[in-house]
Amino acid sequence: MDTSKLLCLPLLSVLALLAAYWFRRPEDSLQSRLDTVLFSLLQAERKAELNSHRPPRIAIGFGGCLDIIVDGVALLNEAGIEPSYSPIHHNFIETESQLAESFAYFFPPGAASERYISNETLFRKLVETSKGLSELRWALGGNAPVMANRLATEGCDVLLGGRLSPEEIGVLSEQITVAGDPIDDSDIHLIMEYPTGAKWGNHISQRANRYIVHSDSHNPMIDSLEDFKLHLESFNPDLLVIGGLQMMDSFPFKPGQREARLKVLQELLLSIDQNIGSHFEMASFVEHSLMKDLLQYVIPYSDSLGMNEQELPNLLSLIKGGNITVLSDPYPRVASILDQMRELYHLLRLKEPIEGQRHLSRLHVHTLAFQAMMVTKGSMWKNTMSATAKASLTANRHVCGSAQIDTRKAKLIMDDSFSVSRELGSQRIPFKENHPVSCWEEDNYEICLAPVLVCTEVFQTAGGGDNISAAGLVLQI
Ligand SMILES: *[C@@H]1O[C@H](CO)[C@@H](O)[C@H](O)[C@H]1NC(C)=O
Ligand SMILES: *[C@@H]1O[C@H](CO)[C@@H](O)[C@H](O)[C@H]1NC(C)=O
Ligand SMILES: CC(=O)N[C@H]1CO[C@H](CO)[C@@H](O)[C@@H]1O
Repeated sequence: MDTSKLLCLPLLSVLALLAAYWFRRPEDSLQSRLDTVLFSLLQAERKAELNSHRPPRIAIGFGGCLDIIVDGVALLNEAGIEPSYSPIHHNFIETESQLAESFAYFFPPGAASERYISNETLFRKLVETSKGLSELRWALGGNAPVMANRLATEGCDVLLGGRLSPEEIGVLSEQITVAGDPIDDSDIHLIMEYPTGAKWGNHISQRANRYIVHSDSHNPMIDSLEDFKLHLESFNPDLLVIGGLQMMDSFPFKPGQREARLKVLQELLLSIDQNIGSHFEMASFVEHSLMKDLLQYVIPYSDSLGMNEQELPNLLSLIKGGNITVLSDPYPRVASILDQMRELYHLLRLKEPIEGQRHLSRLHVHTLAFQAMMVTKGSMWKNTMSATAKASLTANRHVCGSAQIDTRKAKLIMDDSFSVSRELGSQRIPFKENHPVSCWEEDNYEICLAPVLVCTEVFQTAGGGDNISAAGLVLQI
């Protein structure tokens, strides 16, 4: 027998093993890294539980609608609306070319956006065209009902302020009481979703997101406000949540009409006992005067604010006396978000609260890559670490459309370590798989930060912020 063959065999198998090790290792270790992160986030989430003696009671307003969810590019093509190469930001939409220009503005960077269509013919055409598409889903929409359903799913008793149709009420959880007269025709929101890398003419989207259009008649008037106020005292909530006010954005109100409605809301906020927490959920606002009104009538009465990476710089810029910033980096770094959060926190706490106003004590910012929470030490908010983990898990669950997280459909896009500030010489915190939520104290507050297992097979992005914010709140009361 040839001895070289004898020598060769083991050598070959060793080489094969080595090759297998060499080629498979990166993928396997990546997968096991994701599994470890998931396991640790789930553990962190389970560390806190809802009060078992009495389910938390949450009152939430306002509005509601039926969402029609379609592929945005398919809809534009079917409606014969050609790609525009002059991206322009319009506060509201009146014509097809404005729609094309506006879509061309938000689609390439993949920034979430929501616009009012003042032209009823155009809106109806879009809705009718949607109904002809092969892939279309209907869902209960509007910040308040989506948050209400999530809170009810988490075990809370909920009072919802909104005028809904029987169909919408039919899909609400039984733990939700609706304050507001029923209506026959729901307001419709057309959700134009698109995945990462979607093509529209020569435009390519940098990340999955959605462009929403509506032509609401009920929601801008917050017409459930009076009923909600009536039910509020006997409902005796632990927490009041205000959202859905972006439906007032760029709506053709009569002079003074919007302020009048917001003053009624302000009175409601003033009348609430200071022991009841109050949270305001931001949204994509573009009308300068509405944002100013919010700064006067709503934000000073909020203990807690929730927002995304676009809404944070927008609010901050406005408070600093600047302009609306319609578009910001959709992939911001941790350090810059934390710096903006600190600045917002300090600016909003500058003035001593007067007459029923509150000092901000909680700030939750959700981004694609991570969740960040800032909570005043000794304030009413509990379990910040678990709440941050829950918000992060909910981001994946929502976007992938499944309560069970599959790490083969997830990726981490946060770096291996992050700097806590852009200031020179700031501390760097390494990202640990078996300890993914980092919490630390600064000044008079605690910050917790959790990476998101970013969903790679997107089912839906719309409603993400609502589910995430609601999930973050539920463990904190
Ligand atoms: C409203 O939209 C329709 C359909 O696109 C269009 O034909 C009409 O010109 C628009 N009206 C105005 C005032 O822009
Ligand atoms: C704000 O926007 C207006 C017009 O929209 C512009 O004239 C002005 O220069 C802007 N100011 C700042 C501080 O960017
Ligand atoms: C992941 C998740 O729970 N998503 C939910 C977000 O809220 C809507 C409306 O309540 C639900 O339909 C989704 O299932």
